[in-house]
Amino acid sequence: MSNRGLVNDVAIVGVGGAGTNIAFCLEKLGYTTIHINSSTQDESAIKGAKNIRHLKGFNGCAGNRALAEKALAENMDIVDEISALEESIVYVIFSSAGGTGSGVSTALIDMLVEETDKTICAIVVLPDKDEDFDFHVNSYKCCQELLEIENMGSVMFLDNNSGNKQTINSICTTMLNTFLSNNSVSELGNVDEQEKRTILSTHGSMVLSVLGNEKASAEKVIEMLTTNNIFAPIQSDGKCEYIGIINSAKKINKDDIIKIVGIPRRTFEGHGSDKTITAISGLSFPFDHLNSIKEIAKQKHDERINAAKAIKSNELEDLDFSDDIVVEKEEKQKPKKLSRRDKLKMLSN
Ligand SMILES: Nc1nc2c(ncn2[C@@H]2O[C@H](COP(=O)(O)OP(=O)(O)OP(=O)(O)O)[C@@H](O)[C@H]2O)c(=O)[nH]1
Ligand SMILES: [Mg+2]
Repeated sequence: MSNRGLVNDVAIVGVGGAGTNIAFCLEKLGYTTIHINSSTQDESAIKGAKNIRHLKGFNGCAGNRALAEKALAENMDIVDEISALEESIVYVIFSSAGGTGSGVSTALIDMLVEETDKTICAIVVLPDKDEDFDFHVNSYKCCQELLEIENMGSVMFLDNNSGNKQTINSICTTMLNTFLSNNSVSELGNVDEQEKRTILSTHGSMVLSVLGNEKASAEKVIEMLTTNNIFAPIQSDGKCEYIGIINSAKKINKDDIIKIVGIPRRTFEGHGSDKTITAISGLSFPFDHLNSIKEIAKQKHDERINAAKAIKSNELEDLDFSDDIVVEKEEKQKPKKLSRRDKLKMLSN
């Protein structure tokens, strides 16, 4: 393969607004990319994108995952096109919280895993805590489905609580590209393409950190893998399959990383890079964070129900004048007030 590392063997599929925004960043870095959307508005946000595949017959899915899955079912030529791509690794990128990306992607990944020999990886965007009820419900359901796809490769969960969306897109795609394209060579050892493939194709959650040589230290790498990053917090249960460390001049001690992420099956170490790149894969899925999304959904649900109850008690009440009936009767029993004409009549009798 060329000196662009794994770049030529990775294809990108962005789905929905967030997915296609992130995919477009990778398209600009030279990756074969397909953008899937149901909304022409989302499509106009990625001006200049080469391969836009519109889900024909649909214009937006408005947060409806089931509708999005139906849209894919009616546009299966897109699945066939992705299956026929030359690249052996496919990244499907989407937000779990919307409709189109969330509904299409789990079905798409499931089919690609079932029907092809490709390694199917994902980048999944998770909502920020202040977003609406629906976003949290969709996100939880989508992740639930994703976690059931046993034979898929690694998944990077991007946490939108960690900052501005564009910044998250840019950091994620820059780091992934740095990892995939790195081809540093050293007599001390390399992380070769096959080792990178092993890291990527391992089922479970994956996180990355990239640091310039001047900043590289185990402490800084750990900070970037755990607290100061764009990923959902890693599940601290010690489950970890692979660690890849591509060192720059300042060597990172792998034991410092192992203490934090867990004991791997194997650590791949390379040297001679201009950046210190650390990749951890085969981590448990970020269950605590995904459960916190469920809790936010529940809390927002309760708030909505309480608000709805309050509205009911503010409804216009029925008019009830039943206690007036007696009065009316009494009034009826009262002798009819005589008109002046009748009084005069009586006088005349
Ligand atoms: N990180 C990141 N998040 C985004 C971006 N655009 C939207 N989001 C988030 O993604 C979620 C909404 O998903 P979208 O991708 O817009 O939805 P969609 O897949 O187009 O689905 P529908 O529009 O509902 O059919 C929300 O949580 C947004 O905050 C983006 O460019 N980057
Ligand atoms: Mg959209």
